[in-house]
Amino acid sequence: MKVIGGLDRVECPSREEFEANYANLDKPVILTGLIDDWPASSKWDLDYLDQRVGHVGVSYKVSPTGSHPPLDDAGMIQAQREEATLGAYMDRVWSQVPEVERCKYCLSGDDVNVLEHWDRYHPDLKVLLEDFSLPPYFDPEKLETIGFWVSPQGVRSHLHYDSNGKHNLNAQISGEKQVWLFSPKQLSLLYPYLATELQPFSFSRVNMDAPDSDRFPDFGDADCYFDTLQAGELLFIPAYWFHSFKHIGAVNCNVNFWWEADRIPVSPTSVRSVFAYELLEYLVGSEPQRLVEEMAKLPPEVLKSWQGIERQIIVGNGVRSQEDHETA
Ligand SMILES: O=C(O)CCC(=O)C(=O)O
Repeated sequence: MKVIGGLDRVECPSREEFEANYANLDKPVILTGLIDDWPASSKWDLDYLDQRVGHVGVSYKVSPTGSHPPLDDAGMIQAQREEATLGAYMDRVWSQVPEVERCKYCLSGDDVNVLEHWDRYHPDLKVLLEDFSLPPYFDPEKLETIGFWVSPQGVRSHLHYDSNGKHNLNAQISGEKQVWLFSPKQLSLLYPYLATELQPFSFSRVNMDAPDSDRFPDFGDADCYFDTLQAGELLFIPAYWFHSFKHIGAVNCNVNFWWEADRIPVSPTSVRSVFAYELLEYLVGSEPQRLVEEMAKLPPEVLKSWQGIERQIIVGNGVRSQEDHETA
């Protein structure tokens, strides 16, 4: 991977400036000066959260490697998930686990939502809305999900894009996180797992902490932005941009806002996502748990042709082919 620079930092832009210079150009940015007056910015620490929402049941990720989720060659997710109250999670991670092992645990906003599916507020987490407000960069009715994140130092989120296809504003309330961002145009250089092989297709197969240049040679040509998101800053991740984070603070608290973009540029990543979801819909409708069974029933030539279509979309301009790399 080639780091092409850091992100622009813009202090309190108007919505018009944000849309014209970033959202409409599909360009990531860090926004500053917007959350200093949120009560969360001065209040959120382990004690406060314990007192306020420590009783709430949550599900959190456990990964033996500290990379979340841990993925193997076939893309199977080996992560375990544990359930506890938020208080028990925080007590376990910050009081009972040795410092070097804390990165195995991560409470992430794709699992724990203050708001999910447009209007479903979490009955016990919605009190947190008193501590922050909606950023003024989207119409409130376009907001689909608010994620809630509390994680220790050392967590690595595996390189992926958000499969919900939404724009994302991620607010760093405490702690700090390093972030790597890759444009969705570069799908062929990022070696995604394959939907048509029943793999977690929004994830890259590349391990950012130790990229394997024999297996993923073109990853070395992928351009990325690298920056460190500080407490008090908001990161805009446009829909379908690949991202990976490394959690640097001792305690990292974030909320993030996923909203429906007005328009999404056509890229190999957005096209393949639509292809994958259409395929899923066609095969199993609203019963995704039947997918393995239904795929197994497909005539081999049909499956092969779908796999061919998916690879073509990934390769995009036809210059590079994943198959070429795998058989080289
Ligand atoms: O904080 C992280 O490690 C991951 C954040 C993320 O994936 C997101 O905001 O969509």
